[in-house]
Amino acid sequence: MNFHCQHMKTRLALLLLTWGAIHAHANLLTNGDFSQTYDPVGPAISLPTNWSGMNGSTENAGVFNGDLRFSTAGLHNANTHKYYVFQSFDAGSGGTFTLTFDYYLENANAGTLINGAKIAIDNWYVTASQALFSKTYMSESSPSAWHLNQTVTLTLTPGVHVIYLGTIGASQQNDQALVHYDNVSLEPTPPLTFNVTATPSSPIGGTVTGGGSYPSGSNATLIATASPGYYFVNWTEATVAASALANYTFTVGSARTLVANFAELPVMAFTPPASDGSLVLNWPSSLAGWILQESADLSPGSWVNSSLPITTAGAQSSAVIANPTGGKFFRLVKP
Ligand SMILES: [Ca+2]
Repeated sequence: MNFHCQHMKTRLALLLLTWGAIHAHANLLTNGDFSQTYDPVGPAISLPTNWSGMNGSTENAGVFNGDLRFSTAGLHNANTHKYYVFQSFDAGSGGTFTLTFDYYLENANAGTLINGAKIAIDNWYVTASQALFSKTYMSESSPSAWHLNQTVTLTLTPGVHVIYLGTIGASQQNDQALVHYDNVSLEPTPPLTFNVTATPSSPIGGTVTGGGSYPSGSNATLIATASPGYYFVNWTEATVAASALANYTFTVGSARTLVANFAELPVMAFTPPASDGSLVLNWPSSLAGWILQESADLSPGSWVNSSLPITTAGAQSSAVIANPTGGKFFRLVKP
């Protein structure tokens, strides 16, 4: 039975390792889950691969029951910095990283209040305020409990660095007070991104490009293209006008949901000639901002704003061309 249980644990460990390989992430640390266990009784307790101990020794550090344990007291506590283990890692091109870990100050009642846990990068001999993390039995509001998924954000220069996990304190008294760590990982902090959603007001009116996920602080350019027979009106967000430019560029600092509004191009119609021979041009009065222009021959530069008086009645705007002689062209334009 005992053998069977051991066998099952081994199988489970293999499955977990396989899962970790498939779902590979960018953890820069190795064996920070302290799942490799060693004889806790020996004089020189081993650490998982890739971890090293102080002065080549692990001193009071060891892996027990799947986590890293330090005793905060003992004969070798000759200075205020006690013990640590460390591991080198490559931060690549550097940047912002997130350190995640669990810790546990066990048996706090027996621990001298200034003893505790400390994590540092590149230099162990820094003050508590300079460390990545520092917690003593005195400052711990909830001792003798695991504190899971603690996170620290840090900035690293490119290349190799060293992380130190250890204990702090000054006392050689009070055995049985222990500091535990587990699930220590260091990963690049994902860049902050926002979704920019861009849609046309109607699928037949036109198309839009440029929507997607953008890193915070980057520029997004949305382009609205009207279908034949339609024109671009503006970009709106929650019905509020955002831009009148079909090519709309902005700096992304939040999620945006923009609608490109398209409308049908205006069509002008003639009413039948009146009895006095005049012609009447008609177009929808809803076309705010459109201007009537005229040209004698369609040649470049010949288009000028028409001087015809324009009247609006209900849904219709009109211009009267009295007694037309010869030919002339008219159009509506939106400046
Ligand atoms: Ca563990």
